[in-house]
Amino acid sequence: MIRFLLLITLFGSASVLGCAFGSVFNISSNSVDEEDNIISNSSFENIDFEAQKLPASWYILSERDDLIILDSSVCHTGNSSIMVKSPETEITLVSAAFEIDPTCIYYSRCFVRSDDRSTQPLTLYLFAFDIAGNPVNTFSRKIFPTENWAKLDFTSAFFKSSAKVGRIAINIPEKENVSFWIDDAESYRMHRFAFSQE
Ligand SMILES: [Ca+2]
Repeated sequence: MIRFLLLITLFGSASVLGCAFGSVFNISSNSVDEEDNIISNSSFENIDFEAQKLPASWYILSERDDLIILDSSVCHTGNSSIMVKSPETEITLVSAAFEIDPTCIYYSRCFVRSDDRSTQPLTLYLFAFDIAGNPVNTFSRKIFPTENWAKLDFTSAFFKSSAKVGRIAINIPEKENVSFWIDDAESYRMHRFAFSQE
């Protein structure tokens, strides 16, 4: 909780556009080319052994990292997913950084499920930063996970012209007695606007 609050504080000055433009730029999963995914290790198939078998190319913000397991028994695709077992504390997974083109629309998604219906939402974020690392845009969408895999997705547009670097993040709520799985956390650079932002 504390570390995530610090993260939110860090991003606190960002303009929150949410996903208000999602209905305007209605990009579906049918629109994306799987090869254009810009998130490293998006399917959690690669393990960073030096980081105690945690997923490579991801950062974990939590008071405890022993609640996170690379699970090979429940997967959306591939051979492993992230399992967060009965989180007694809030946990946030943060992707490696990727380049942002502020004149483009981005489509981000992940797939989630739980072993019981959760009354606390799981949240997917896209954060954009300027070249100095200052936060300039935040986009997000929530979902209440159930026992079936569900897609959590949104589109992001109208970045500030100073946006240079992006990261996606997944916040798993504090929810004892419910376990969560996350897989295929992806982002795609889609259409470019036909005008330049100033
Ligand atoms: Ca996977």
